[in-house]
Amino acid sequence: MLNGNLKLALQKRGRLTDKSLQLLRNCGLDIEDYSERLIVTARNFALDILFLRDDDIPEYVSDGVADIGIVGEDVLYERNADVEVIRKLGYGKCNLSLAIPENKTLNDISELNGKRIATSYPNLLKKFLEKNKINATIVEISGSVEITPSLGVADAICDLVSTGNTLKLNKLKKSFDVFTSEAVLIKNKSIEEEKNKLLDILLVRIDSALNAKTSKYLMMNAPKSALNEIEKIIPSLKSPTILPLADPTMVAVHAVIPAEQFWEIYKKLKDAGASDILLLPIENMIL
Ligand code: PRT
Ligand code: ZN
Repeated sequence: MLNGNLKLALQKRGRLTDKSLQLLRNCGLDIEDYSERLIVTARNFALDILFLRDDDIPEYVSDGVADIGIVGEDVLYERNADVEVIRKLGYGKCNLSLAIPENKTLNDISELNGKRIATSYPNLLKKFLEKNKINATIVEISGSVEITPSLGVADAICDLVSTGNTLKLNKLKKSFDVFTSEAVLIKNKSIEEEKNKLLDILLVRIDSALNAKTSKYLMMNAPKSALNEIEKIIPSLKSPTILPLADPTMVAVHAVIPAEQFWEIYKKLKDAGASDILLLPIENMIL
């Protein structure tokens, strides 16, 4: 382990595992199928990946066993570890939310006074209750929090929600959001100089992969006369590239656009005279 490689702690098996490995592969890292191994070394970068339970990652990074780690903000702030958050990664998004039985009502947070709330996130919930001056009892549960109201253990729950299906299945409904979370890259606060250099190289690649994920490459043909209007429609990061075509009245227009805006603009482009519209994925993007 003392080989000078940068050490990254990743969730071994869970919701963040596949997307984290995908991000690393999009950074050009050659990582073998980790299957049951505890440590995997990238074949083409001085990086060791330590596969751990997500709950242990903040502490391993603050202790320096790992230099960096990927973990949900919910776990990070619940554990209150002394690490530095260096990137938000845009996946693993969810809300830590209060939920109550479908047949109950909760119009104001103050109605939680005197109630029992079951959660696996007692610290985040405590902070929220204190901030809102609510005096409720926190029932700490390690798993299956959603069944506690039907068992009579709690009046409400505070748990992670993403699609809301688990709440529905358990006849619960969401009331208030306590905390919003996504996966983040964290770093030990006193990382060695040599490893910091490796981290800087990795961060350039991570930023490039993250930028590429949210952008797409848009191509189309257009009459020269429509160019002004088309340029106004394109939400381009930089001004679009205009290329001549064999037909002197036509041009090709290329631009990098925010991926989610394509469906809002394609009709306007067509109406303005664009044709042969293509939208392509971008693998990497260095700005
Ligand atoms: O074994 P290990 O301890 O490593 O894993 P774990 O079981 O503790 O964690 P895991 O893999 O479930 O979640 C890892 C991280 O993913 C969390 O810390 C969050 O940051 C993030 N994440 C995103 C979620 C969800 N979405 C999510 N929906 N974590 C858990 N859930 C659970 C939630 O607890 C509830 O049971 O999914 C259910 C609700 O989902 P919906 O879609 O039905 O609303
Ligand atoms: Zn866990």
